[in-house]
Amino acid sequence: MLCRNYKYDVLRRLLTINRGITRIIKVFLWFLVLIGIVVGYHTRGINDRAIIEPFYSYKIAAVYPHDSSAFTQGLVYYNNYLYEGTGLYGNSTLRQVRLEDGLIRQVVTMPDQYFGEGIAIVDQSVVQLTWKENTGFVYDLTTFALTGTFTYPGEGWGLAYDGRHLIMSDGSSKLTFLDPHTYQPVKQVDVQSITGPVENLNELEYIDGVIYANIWLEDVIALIDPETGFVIGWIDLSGLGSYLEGRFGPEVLQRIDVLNGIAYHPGTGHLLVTGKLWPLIFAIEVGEPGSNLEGRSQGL
Ligand SMILES: [Ca+2]
Repeated sequence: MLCRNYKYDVLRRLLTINRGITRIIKVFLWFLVLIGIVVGYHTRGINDRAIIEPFYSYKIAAVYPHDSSAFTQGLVYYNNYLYEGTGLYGNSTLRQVRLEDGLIRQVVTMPDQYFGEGIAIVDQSVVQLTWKENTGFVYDLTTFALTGTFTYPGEGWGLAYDGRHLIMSDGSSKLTFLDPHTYQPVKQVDVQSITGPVENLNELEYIDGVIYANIWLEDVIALIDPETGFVIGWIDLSGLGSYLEGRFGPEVLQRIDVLNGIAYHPGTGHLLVTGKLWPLIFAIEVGEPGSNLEGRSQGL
């Protein structure tokens, strides 16, 4: 009997130990599940970003000379010529440039108290913003004669035309849509990435229903849905600096300013991009959307 009780006692103890082990295993398994959920959520977040805001690959299709004294603030390609607005007080201009060799065919200089900013072509006029002077200038496209001015509140940075409205950036995350004839604001969108508002929106271009925007102090272009303001993709052009360094030597990076200037060449489908004081204009062929890393800095 004693022996039998002892046997049951041992069995009970073994059972208790077994249950304890089972409990530890269960806790451990729940811990693994929890870790799995956290890792899975994190991974899904990365993948979601890659899907929602992919980085587009690109390759350099051609390079063209660019006036390295041009502090580029606006860039448009129209009827076989490049139109460029430049900044800096006392050195701001609007110019018509031959893309192939950089020849300046026509230029008008702004009064010294104006800092030129973004430009856009509306019908037969070129509209040019100024940085802090709250004044827009309107020129005849052919003669560059000044045909009018208008005022707007806040700073002027980038400008584009979508066929219905002028689209203006002011250095914040907001884009303001203006009536192209009265220059009155019609609506505003706040540009948002999955990581939050996209500040420092700079030079702009409207291409096939998408707004392309330089981000000041960053070597990327944001692709923006004009209706919602949501970023739908990115182009990382940081590789262009490496190209310039390889061609002109490391000192060029000390002399040039930021990437700024997007135009669209309808004949080739290329983006024409440059920067402030850059010695080259790059014709970029935009490729397929990739993951964040796959789409970065390809084609050099
Ligand atoms: Ca532009």
